[in-house]
Amino acid sequence: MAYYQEKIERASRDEMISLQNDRLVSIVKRTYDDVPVYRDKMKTIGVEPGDIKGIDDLHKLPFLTKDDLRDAYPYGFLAKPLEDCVRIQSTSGTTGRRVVAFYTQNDINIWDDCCARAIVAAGGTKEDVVHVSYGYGLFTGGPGLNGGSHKVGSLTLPMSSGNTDRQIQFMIDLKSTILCCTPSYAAFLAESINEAGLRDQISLKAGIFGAEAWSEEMRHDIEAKLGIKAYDIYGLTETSGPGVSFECEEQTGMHINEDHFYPEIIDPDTHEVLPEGSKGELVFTSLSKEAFPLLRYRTRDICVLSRKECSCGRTLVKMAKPMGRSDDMLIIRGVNVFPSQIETVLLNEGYPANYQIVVDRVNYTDTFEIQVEMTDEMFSDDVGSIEKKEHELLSALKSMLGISPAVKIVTPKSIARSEGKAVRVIDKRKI
Ligand code: DLL
Repeated sequence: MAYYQEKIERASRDEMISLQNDRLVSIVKRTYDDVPVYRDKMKTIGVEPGDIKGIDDLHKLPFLTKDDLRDAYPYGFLAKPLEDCVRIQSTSGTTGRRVVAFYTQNDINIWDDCCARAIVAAGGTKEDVVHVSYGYGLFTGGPGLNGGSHKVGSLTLPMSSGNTDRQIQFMIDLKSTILCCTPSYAAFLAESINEAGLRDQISLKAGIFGAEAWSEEMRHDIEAKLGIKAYDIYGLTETSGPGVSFECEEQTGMHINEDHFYPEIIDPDTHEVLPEGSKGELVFTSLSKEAFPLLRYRTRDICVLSRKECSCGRTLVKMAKPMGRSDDMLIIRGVNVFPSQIETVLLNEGYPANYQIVVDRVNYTDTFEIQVEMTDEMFSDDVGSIEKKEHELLSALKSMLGISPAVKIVTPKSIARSEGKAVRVIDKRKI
């Protein structure tokens, strides 16, 4: 059995708690001293760094949300002078909703270590060719797995996403053994490889897939089509990116790198911390980040934690695959989309608030349609001018969301009215 940082990955419970206590005390003090927004937040509820003596006191700290980060854009949560930072990454989504995260060189080292743990858990060694088809750039997928692969000493192929023919050609010519990308892109690649009759020319043995929800059925399908083992990986930009947690060969949930990210499960409505095994919202406290520390950050991902012994020998707590979100954010083709943004565009463009967002997954690719009722005045317009309006609406939506939906303008009163809450989102994806 191979581990990247065995002492930590197999630490006893006492060793881990002691490390977490020390790191928490130190990060709370640093954050209080260096981030005025945090200091104010803590002062408002009468908590001082001295009140936090270890993990058992964590519940005394206030929660942090994506809105807090957005309100403080861009530098409000920066805990180090800019000259000590070496990197910026950002969440997918729109300009209005973007969160920027900062990294010191030490933050990058730790992030890379977290991803290296994931690669080694998937069987990666320095003999491997790691084919990274996550996007590079502001998105954390490419840079994260790239850094992890370097740490393992594998030969790293920084493919980025897109250009499927070239992906497959390189995969064959350079004998890629570990594929890293979103599960939907993995499924698409698998299908393309099989359709082209190239399955026996590829050398893949494993895949590390994450950044979006995917089902066990999808895992089995990808594994069968590519002849690999497919491992899940989880993370979010705010906590550094992929590598917050990763799957081992048991494939029954993801081990959380809890020496760096302390997890809690809370009730999203009452904010009460729930006992192990309960389903609720995942909250993370970063224990070692320098530039962009997060205390009790609400991920909005609904999840369950388990400390059941794992056959791989790791003692790191496990999280189940996220089971949805406690907010209304949709992840469509890897991009974060909020229905409220769509509503803003529709209203700005003069449409009534009668609309429906229909999301589905066809051949492992997300489809995304927005149906909106035309106004009574538009109803008397000719087909040409309705098409023109559809076009204008599409470009306004695209510039707000960063991805293109299909737009369908329907006749007035044709979208079903609800007697309770309006049903704005119909998500038919079976994940
Ligand atoms: O998706 C980071 C990442 C890159 C993770 C590559 C794994 C691999 P964001 O764009 O900030 O960061 O989106 C974070 O994506 O809160 C979850 O809702 C969702 N998510 C990430 N990984 C998984 C997963 C990256 N394995 C948001 N399963 C998170 C389900 C996931 N959802």
